[in-house]
Amino acid sequence: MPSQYTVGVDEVTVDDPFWSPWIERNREVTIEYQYEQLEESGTLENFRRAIEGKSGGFQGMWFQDSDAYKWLEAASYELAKADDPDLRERVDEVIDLVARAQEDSGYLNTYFQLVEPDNRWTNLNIMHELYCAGHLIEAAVAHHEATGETALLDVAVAFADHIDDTFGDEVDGVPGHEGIELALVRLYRVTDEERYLDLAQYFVDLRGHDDRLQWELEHSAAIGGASWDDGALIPAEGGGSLLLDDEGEYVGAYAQAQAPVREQEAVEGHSVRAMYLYAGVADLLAERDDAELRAALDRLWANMTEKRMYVTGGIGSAHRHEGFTEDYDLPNESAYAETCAAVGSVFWTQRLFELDPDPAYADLVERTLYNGFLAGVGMDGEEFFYVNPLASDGDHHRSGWFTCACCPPNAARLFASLGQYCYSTAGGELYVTQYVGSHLSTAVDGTAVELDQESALPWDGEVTLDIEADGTVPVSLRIPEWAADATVTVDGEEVDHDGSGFVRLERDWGGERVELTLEQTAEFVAAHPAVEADAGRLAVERGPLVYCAEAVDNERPLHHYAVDETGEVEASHDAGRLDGVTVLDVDATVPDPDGWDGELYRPVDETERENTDLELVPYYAWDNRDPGAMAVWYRRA
Ligand code: FUB
Ligand code: ZN
Repeated sequence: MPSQYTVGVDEVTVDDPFWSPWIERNREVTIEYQYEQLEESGTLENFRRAIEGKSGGFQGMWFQDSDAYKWLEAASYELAKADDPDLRERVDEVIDLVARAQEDSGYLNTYFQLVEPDNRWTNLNIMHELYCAGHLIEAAVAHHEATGETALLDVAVAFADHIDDTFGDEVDGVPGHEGIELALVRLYRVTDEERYLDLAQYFVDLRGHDDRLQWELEHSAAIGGASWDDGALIPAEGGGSLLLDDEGEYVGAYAQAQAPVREQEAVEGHSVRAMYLYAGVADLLAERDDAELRAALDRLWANMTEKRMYVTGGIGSAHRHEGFTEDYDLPNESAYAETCAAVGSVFWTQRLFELDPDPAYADLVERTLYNGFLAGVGMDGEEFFYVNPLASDGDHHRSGWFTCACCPPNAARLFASLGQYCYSTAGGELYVTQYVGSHLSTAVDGTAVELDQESALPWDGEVTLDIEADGTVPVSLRIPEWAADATVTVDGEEVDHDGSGFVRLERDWGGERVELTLEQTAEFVAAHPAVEADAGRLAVERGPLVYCAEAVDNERPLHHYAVDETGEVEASHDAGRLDGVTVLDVDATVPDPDGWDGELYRPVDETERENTDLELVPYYAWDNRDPGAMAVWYRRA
């Protein structure tokens, strides 16, 4: 039987002073705006042309279909929470186009249908057919769960069956861009069809085997370095692509094919691909035990979090291949930290929690949600960062849409399903993993539970939970890694705990009120000495938030400031700034401007520094006001 612990999106209603405005904007602005973009970018037109049996005229990236699928997924999560006739109509309209574009064989990919009908499945590494199929399946499952309808699920099943018939027989190979693995497990969970699980297993097990690499090399080189021009794919002369290094050698690591997954030691290559793959492996493990694969995921997650992740939870240091580089290589200004990679990290890490409810996983989900992910979305809901640097000289800004529009709809589907990340019923317990105001109505091991949560995070650490259940249910509350101190009471009576991990409360719940006070103090953070970019620097966190300095809040150029870590940090809530944020003022010094007229260099002992404050705002909120420099890591005084 399918096993999963994820709490359904319709079982949680988020009602939170911090998150609800983001979720409402996502629903009212972003999802609407993205629908318009599907039309404007030609994405829907590609489906129409495929329906009409036309040839050529394809618009956008060759994986453009996935934008429609991600939009459908996000919109479906919204429909699961509340019916909305207008949204439903649009969803039905897009589903109708998708369904009619599907060929009788089950095949569906408008790029290949319009542009390269004879080259299907010939370039799995670059051409994203399986990636698009994965997004289609995810959308279909979400739509089915939201509405009970099968219009899109039927399309996904037909395509999955076509893939199942084709792969391992006519074609052998793995997708360059993963995503189908986790989708197939989701499909298995709603259909109970074991063959989808087998297919996911096939893609996971085949990755990284040498004969496949050679196969992929030959096919990838054919269009290596491809560019897009006026609706046509232009192969680069003599090949050369992201999959080839400077010597023209195939770099399997780009697509996590450096070794079979079960033997992999470090997170490598394109970071979104890696996250989707490992999320899929985690899903597979929830259904089929495999000690080797499990150990591999532990190693990979440890490598990522201990050596290859930004303090914001962002991942992927290099633009060149949108991915990981080496241990401790974490440049700030040139960081890639794609918004999609943060989304993928949340997917993977949440799934690891479902396998093994370790609070460290929930801590990372929280860190990534509030920082690496949230910065990717503008406070107007219409502008997005693709790339999330940790320092800027003032020329990095959000955009409305991108030629490669992967990030905006990814953010939309995460916001729309945020409730799923707040609770888990792993192993027959109820875990409160995120402190987000919400109502939960679920069953834990067959026992109905209703829970109301109010939370003052991220600004204050007060959380209240009112719990009712039809019987005895263990409820575990996470003490976040950042909580300097935590008190827990049940109906006013203090509960003993060791101050870390989970506080487990097991009882027959009859409306008891649980109160949590999580002490938030601003903390100075240093990076591992091997991180060259952060040497001699510190960052500031408070509660789940990483802070940054922006030019607009500070008089002097940011490079003048040196922060005094022995000094005071003043926290004050400013309701008028950035929709209401807690601002931090940290003690700092800046150079005395006197005596420099006509001088470029002076003896150090003739220079003075002045005391001042450096004002910090949450990193997620940067670049929402006047453009200017930004920094997360400051020089230590
Ligand atoms: O290739 C599809 C998506 O586009 C990837 O996930 C992103 O990194 C961007 O390259
Ligand atoms: Zn992206």
